[in-house]
Amino acid sequence: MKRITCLFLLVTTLVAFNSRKGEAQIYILNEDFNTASGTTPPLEWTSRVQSGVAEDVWYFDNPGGQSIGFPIISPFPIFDAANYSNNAQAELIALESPSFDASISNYIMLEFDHIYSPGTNSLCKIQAYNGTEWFDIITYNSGVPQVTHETVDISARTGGVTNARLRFIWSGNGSGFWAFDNVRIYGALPYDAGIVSLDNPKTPFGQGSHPVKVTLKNFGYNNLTSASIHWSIDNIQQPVHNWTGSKAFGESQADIQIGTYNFQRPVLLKVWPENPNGQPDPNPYNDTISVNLSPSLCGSYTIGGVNPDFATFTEAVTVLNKAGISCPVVFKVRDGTYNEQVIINDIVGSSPENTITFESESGDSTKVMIRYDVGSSIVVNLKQAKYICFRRIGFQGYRTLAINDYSHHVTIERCYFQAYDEGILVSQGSREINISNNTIKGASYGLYIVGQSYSTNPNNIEVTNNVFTGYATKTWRVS
Ligand SMILES: [Ca+2]
Ligand SMILES: [Ca+2]
Ligand SMILES: [Ca+2]
Repeated sequence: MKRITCLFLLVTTLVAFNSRKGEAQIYILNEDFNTASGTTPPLEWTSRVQSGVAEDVWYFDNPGGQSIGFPIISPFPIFDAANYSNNAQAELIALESPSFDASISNYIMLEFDHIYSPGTNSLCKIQAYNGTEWFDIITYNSGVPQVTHETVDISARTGGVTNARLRFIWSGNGSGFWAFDNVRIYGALPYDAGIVSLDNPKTPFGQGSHPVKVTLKNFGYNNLTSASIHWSIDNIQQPVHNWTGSKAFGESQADIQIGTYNFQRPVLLKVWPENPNGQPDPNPYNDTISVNLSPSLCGSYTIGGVNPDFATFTEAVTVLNKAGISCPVVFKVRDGTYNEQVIINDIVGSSPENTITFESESGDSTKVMIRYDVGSSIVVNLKQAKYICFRRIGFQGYRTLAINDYSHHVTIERCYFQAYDEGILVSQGSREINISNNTIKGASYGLYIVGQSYSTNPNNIEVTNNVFTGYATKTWRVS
């Protein structure tokens, strides 16, 4: 009885914030389908075939392996017509919720996450039962190609009703699918605000001052006319922005500028509202957004050691992949062993002028070791990376460095490789590769260059002055 547990927990928590009985936001139903499996829904949920054949059922284990995405997490309901109902028989099927008691409030909201890939004559809709009849609440005629969070006001049909229900209905014929998850129904509070998104700055953005803009949403049933918007950078509070306006229940306002900030390095930004209409906000769960923000990198940064800019390669590469660069970047790596595996993609801003270099601060490639020993994995994998240089860095693992997916202008110099299989792999159309003055030790293949066709053959690979030692199979392999 998952929903009873949730109800109890939230009532207990929220009553502590609000002594006025009956005014807490209460989750009436909170379903992530974790207790479902195969074609068996959670307790008290019902699959109903209004028209169709034996194949026409909801599944909870994504039998067609459709690509879905966070925060839809297995198990979740899916009707996958393309996978198991391509039988020339039109189908109309529903997944029906348990009866729920919405008498706690006249203001009832439904939230869920979904993705809808339309098929032939397909349509998805939600109906609500008001204790007497079913009514259409919302209909999706066109696709929802990315996982989307929906908030639907179902007050008109379920507000104050003791025995309400919902139905998620698929109709179609043989193609498309609809998947959803995280169904939440709650009674609204009189005063409840929240920040729901950061609208500016959006990555990639350059170092310097940028306006900070957010979206404020009114989750309360009273018209929201004021709120103080608080924010912090690395948990240091910034000047409060006092917002005024007029937003009805469920409405939001985007692009509210709450201040400006001079972004010079990666920071943690948090934003939350307080005092909606001068009242306490008893529901903290929808208040705060928390975003790691980094301006484009530019200049010199340290990795590892005491008080570094980035503690690990993973931290540095995560920011690099996301934020890009706006001038040449050098990562000075402190001595140490880094048990990590990284993938470097096409970095926004990298160019012949704006290169990215990883080099040991000490200049000793055997003292800065990036290693990863799990299975047959690749330690450092370049995928569409460009204008990258590794200088005096040590690599250790099964496959130590792969230059893949049309990476180009990659320089590997004065590095140290100790691989159990391939030292350096160059494949999939990568080009303009310079490999010089490295020590490449003890692998099956020291350098493995792979091409399959005219368009995917690596080219312009210069290999000079390297020392290859201790090969079990071949020093070089070109295929
Ligand atoms: Ca789920
Ligand atoms: Ca069918
Ligand atoms: Ca709130």
